Amino acid sequence: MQMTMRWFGPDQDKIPLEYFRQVPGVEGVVGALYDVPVGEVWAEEKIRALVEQVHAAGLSMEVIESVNIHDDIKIGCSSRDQWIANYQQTIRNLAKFGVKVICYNFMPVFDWMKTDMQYVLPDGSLTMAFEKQGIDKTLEEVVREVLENANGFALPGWEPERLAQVQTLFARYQDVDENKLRENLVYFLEAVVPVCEEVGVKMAIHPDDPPYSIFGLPRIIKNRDDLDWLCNVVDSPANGITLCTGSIAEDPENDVCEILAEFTRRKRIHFAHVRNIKITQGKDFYESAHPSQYGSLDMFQVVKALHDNGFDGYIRPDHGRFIWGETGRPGYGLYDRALGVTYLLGLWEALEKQH
Ligand SMILES: [Mn+2]
Repeated sequence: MQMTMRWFGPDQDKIPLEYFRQVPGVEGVVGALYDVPVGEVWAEEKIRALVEQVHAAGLSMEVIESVNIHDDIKIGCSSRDQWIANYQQTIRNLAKFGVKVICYNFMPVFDWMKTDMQYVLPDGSLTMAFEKQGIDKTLEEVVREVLENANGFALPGWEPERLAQVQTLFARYQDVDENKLRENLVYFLEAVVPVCEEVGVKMAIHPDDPPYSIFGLPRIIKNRDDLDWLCNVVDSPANGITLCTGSIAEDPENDVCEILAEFTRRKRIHFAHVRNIKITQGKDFYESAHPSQYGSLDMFQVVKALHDNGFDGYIRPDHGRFIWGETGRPGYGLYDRALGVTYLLGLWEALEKQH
């Protein structure tokens, strides 16, 4: 198991690499190139520059989050083969610099969705929340609110230039239902997984967030059966999962610990995002502090499901709240995520020593 934290790079993240190094137990950062347009090849020189910077700070960068998938691939346009060829080249380039796992998702239009970016908890900390009534607003209203509340940072999947095209994108997905989206994912995986096998990289799909349809868009990685389908349809260890406990738990029907246990046993969880959420009513929730008593997930059981089934991938705390006056990119402050690291490592150590 290797503990990591997500870092948005020298230009987009105000947290210096040294600070991550100072969090006890953090061995690496999860990085990405944010200045390469989606679909273009990640050039070796750019990857080298990023990796060298991370290594100079005494950290590893073996996980990328994310290499995003061009919409033409998800929609299944005839142009997809060129974008897939670019993706294959990016995999090869990343492998040369020690990257072992690529996190990605196959969600149409939005990478993720929250309705409140500055939800105030009783202790005065700020977090993100999702309320069904927020989704009942028009698409335009939601988009405008996200843009106004992002504190000047571009959020993953919510880049302003992308949001401007959101209506056009919706129209392009009009004929893409769940079956079509599944076919397009299989087409993509059949092309990239052999390249991964050749160069020693593992693909790790992030579940849909939230794990059900929003705005009528298809969602195909929502629950245990979807993950089972994914693993079987291209049956290779290089075709794996980023198990995000928060995303999976957003559907109260999902048994997060069962899912963690099964797919860890099957050796398909290459990367784990471990966070807690508090379900307030129905499927409404907010992102709570990591410890069990603040959320709906029993984090001891979550970590135990990984530990007891032989998890040996990469792990990171997920979104944190803003505490102690910190501001920045919602979900990605330093302090609360650092507390998350320490808590998760404490649970892990206790499990190790019990055996
Ligand atoms: Mn996640």
